[in-house]
Amino acid sequence: MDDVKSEAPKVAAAKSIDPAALEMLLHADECGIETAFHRADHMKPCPIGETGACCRICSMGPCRLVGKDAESKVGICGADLPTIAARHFARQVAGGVSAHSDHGRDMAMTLHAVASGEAPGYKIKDEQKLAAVAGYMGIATAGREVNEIGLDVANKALEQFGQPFGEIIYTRRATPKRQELWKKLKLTPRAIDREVAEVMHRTHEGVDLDAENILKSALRCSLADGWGGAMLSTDISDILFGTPSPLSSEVNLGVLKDDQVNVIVHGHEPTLSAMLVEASRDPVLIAEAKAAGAEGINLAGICCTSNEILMRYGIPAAGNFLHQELAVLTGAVEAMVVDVQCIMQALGPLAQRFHTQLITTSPKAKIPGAVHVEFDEHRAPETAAEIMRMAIANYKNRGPIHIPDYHEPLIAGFSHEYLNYMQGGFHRGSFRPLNDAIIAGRIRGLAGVVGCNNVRVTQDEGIVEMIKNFIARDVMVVVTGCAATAGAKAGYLSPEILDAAGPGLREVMEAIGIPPVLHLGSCVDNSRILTVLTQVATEGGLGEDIDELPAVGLCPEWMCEKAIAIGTYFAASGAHVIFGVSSPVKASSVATRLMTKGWEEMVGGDLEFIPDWDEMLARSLELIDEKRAALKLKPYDPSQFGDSGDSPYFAAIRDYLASQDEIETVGTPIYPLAEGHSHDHEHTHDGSGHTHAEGDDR
Ligand code: BF8
Ligand code: SF4
Repeated sequence: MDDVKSEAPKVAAAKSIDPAALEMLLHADECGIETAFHRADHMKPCPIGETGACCRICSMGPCRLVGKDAESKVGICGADLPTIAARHFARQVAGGVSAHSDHGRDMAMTLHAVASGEAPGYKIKDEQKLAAVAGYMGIATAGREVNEIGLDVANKALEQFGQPFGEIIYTRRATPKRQELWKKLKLTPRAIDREVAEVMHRTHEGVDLDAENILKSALRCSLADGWGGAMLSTDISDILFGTPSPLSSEVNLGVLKDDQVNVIVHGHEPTLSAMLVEASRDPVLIAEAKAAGAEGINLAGICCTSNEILMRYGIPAAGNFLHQELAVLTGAVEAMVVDVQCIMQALGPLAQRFHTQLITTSPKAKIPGAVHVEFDEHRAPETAAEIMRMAIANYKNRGPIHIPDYHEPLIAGFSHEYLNYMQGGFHRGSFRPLNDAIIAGRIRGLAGVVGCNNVRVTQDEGIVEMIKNFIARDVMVVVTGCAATAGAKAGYLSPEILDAAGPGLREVMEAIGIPPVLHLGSCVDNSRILTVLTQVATEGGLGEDIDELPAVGLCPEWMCEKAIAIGTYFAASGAHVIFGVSSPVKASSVATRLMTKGWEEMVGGDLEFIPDWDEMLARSLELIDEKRAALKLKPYDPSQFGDSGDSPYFAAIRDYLASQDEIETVGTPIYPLAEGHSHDHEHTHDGSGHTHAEGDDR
């Protein structure tokens, strides 16, 4: 493809466990094109910055506290290592909170425009959710018009960002015990923007110079995300686009179509992407695509925008964070439409080497090399159609394409509301069956596996290892963000994965009728996990608060500040949280201790960094079992379960079929009668040993 081909770096298999990624990395080599995977090989992380030992807050520095005696050194101003590490960490939290919360603010602005009748193309889709949110906010609903309530909800949501007095209203959704603890510790966030601004102020040169106090402000700031901006974002997205309920779709680069106009949405917000879903189904635009020589329009997603439209419309996911460049490399993407967050600048020059039109849409985010089509909710359908037409017009410019033939089936679309409904129906919904199963030991505990890809570790490996091992050991798993996509690509969100679950977990999942790995949505939807945990805690029998639950949160492949904010708000809410990759406060044993033992004593949750997958799993199970013991629950014993439910029945049929290989089955079983997928290539669920057939090169 160009003259640097001979120097193209060769990519080792250790880059990813996803065969589609590996195939595309080989293709990149052949084309002489570098990706983040390649760049990571010749850009090692700076060991000083990586561990939190570098301060560049003022121009007397940057000060680097390194060497064996680093912990006794100070910067020019006298700042010591705990202060420097804590300050940097707190700023990461503030960065993450601002990203999620600004997204939440935009959702509230959209709701405001919709309820005011100024956003044609949108409407309040989920009136029941609107009523529930109005209830949380103390807004009257009886006898009122939907848009009138919607406007009040939008205004109340917007107040949460800058209210001069009071506290963030959603903190009242936490358990009474947690609310009291936050009040006692002065951790209840007051206003979202205020908490972010205050952390930035405190960590300015020469303000808060006590590591413990700095980290405490990080906890409060993070709560303004989890119980503020992110939770508002989830709720308002549900109001506008519908609360998710289970649906099936597909995942991985093989969802791209060789004979259709492929449009990828990438980023985080559902506002424009929901309109692009409509546009992709518009008969006029489909006819235009056909007139351009394509068979139709194929919309797919990357990162959390993908999760937003997967959860509500079943739009397939082309991949997670590290798939963004690989998607362009297929040569089959007519337009990649991006909004905000997790978008690599590398897409600009990369898209220019293909026919792919990179389209930025947010006034907050432009990229050199991209075309900017600014999205405005007041004229959303027109913007979506304009973008679609750009993609259609670009179809004729396609060169050679290479789509790896990997696409897994998945079930997504779980929400707190749906889980409630599944456990007792519309009128008697509760979490009782789940709590009872945990108490009985059928379910050992709960794990949230969330977060990013990070090129510093093998793509998807840590995430899939955790999911695989948890469900095999009867730990029920919820997933969000890029971790959900990773699990799905490896087959763990397929309808057939029940066989990979331990005996007790399988029985319960069969009885309730849900899979053992539940996709709860995008990264702002980690707030759904807070809601689930709070309901489990208040349902009875498992203590009174999140810190008593046999539950753990993991972010094996964390990459950005948003992940740090999420980990911190889970810790502040009482959860034990384990991150992989490396610790941003590793250089300071004091800061590390404050965030582990210190936070555990203060709020019952903590944040640990464990880069080794085996250790991460062992520690997670240890934490779950410790909580079971503290609640005086039966110790976990998998040998007691597995004789009820449908599995023994299907196992017997499977054995019978194996002995009668000529027999024909009629109809589609709800659960698989044979191992593996009814898919077009072989597959195993071992997390690393994919036995996919060679992808076709087309
Ligand atoms: O918000 S998991 S890489 S896409 S930050 Fe980004 Fe991380 Fe993916 Fe979604 Ni979340
Ligand atoms: Fe150095 Fe202090 Fe300035 Fe940081 S704030 S760069 S430690 S002098």
